[in-house]
Amino acid sequence: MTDLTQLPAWRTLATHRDRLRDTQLRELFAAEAQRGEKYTLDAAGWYLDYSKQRIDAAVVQTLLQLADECGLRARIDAMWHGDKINITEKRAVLHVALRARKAQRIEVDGADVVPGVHAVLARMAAFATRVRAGEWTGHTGKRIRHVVNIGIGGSDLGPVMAYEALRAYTQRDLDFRFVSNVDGTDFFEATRDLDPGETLFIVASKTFTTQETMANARAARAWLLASLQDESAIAKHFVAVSTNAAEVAKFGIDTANMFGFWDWVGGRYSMDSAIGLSTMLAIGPEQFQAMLDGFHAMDEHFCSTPFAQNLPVLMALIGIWNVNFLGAHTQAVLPYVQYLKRFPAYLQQLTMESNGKSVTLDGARVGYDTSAIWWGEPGTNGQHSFYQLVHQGTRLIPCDFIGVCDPLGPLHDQHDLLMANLFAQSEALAFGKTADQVRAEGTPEWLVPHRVFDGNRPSSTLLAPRLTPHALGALVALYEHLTFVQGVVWNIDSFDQWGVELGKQLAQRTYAEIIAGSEPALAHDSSTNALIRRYRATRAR
Ligand code: G6Q
Repeated sequence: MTDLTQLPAWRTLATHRDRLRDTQLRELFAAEAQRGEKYTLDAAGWYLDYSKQRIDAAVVQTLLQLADECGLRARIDAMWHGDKINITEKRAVLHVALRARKAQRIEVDGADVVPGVHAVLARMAAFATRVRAGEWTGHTGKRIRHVVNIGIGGSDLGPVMAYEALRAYTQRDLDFRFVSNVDGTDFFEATRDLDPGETLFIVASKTFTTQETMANARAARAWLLASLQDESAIAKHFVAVSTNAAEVAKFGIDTANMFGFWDWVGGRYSMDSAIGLSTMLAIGPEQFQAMLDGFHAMDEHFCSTPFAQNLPVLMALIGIWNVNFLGAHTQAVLPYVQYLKRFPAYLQQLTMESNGKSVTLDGARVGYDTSAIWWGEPGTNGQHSFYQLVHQGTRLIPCDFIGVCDPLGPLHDQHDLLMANLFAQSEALAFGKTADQVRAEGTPEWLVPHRVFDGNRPSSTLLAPRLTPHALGALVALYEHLTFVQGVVWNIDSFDQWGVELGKQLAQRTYAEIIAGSEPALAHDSSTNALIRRYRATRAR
């Protein structure tokens, strides 16, 4: 592809940036009376208001032109056709097949993958139904009361997020815990009050070789056997989610209790595959299907809607505008939905592991910024912590506000209060408060500069009627596709993650040095050598 910065649309966007440099959102709203209705979209149950972004019709038009010049349509088609668009790992990228309808046909290397997806879903549903009904019992005949998911990265963040998001739909007499960190206290705290006879472990690992997950899985096996004293108990208390049957069997889990997926499902795109087994156990097969329907609705929208009305495409392009033309370094995600408290953490992996890259598909160094730093916390909590910087700091921080109209809990008045805060925040960020307004409130002159809000800080707001499994699925698919679109424009591989490899390799070597019986000869830099020596000398064994 031609260098992105040489594309006509890119150059035109730079002129728009210069044209709008001194234009405030206040002025944009004054110039377009219907702005709050015009810059909105509805898709798959979500309403987007992007009117408080620093854009006008010409900017949007040019961003859409940029998508065309980057060949977005062809890249979307390539994804759906099962082309190996993860070029560095030579893999197809088909998370959309995980929520395809039975009648759809999606091929990888000439073979339709959809029947396999539905076969695994059916096995998951049969298993989940037995556990939820108390028919799948533990080794001593007790009903399963606790489910512990052991996994990390993509095999943890999605399941945790979905469990927290959909708690209102869970079977409350089943308790769910998630263990990810190799820090043994994670496993210890998650299991210290559990009865092994009532506990089911899901070992979730695509490769079944991940250091952290295997260490925790071994700890779980030892913990269980210390109590139940019988190897045959493993079959009743361990199931695996993996693509690696050989390693699963080697670990001692019956492959009859293994739920598979495929190499065309990336870890961070896998929460709706068998990796979501904990989600299905929590909310049941029907609600899991409703979540898949939400994913599918957003997939259909993304795949078939013209870019000008396409929610993931527009949000992605606005993100490009903010990063590459307005100079934003970060993107805040602020759910005004407590159930979505883990959504920002989930999104961090999705967006930053995908688009935290600095070479193009051809291996050339990029000459522009790629992924923003994504972060966030639920509102209103964040308002009492970091919002100060968002309102009055020196940096431009675009925000995505996420809210729902109907609460799931009983305290409806508080929901109105919550949503009033969301709307107030986006208004305050966009329009601020001028020095004259501050003076008119009787503020002494010396205090005026401190109380001025510049405004002109961009945000989008996403609203759904309520947080249902369908709404969650659509929301996740929205950000999956947004991430893909940004990767296409930046011309990078959004589906590999080579950047996590070096640390893993070094840790293996360092671990051997740390546990060595006699003082090892260290050949790191002087800092790392000294840290290892200090640790060895101080560690009480
Ligand atoms: C995600 C990454 C990564 C992966 C974990 C766990 O896209 O590939 O986060 O999910 O490293 O890997 P396993 O599932 O193989 O244990």
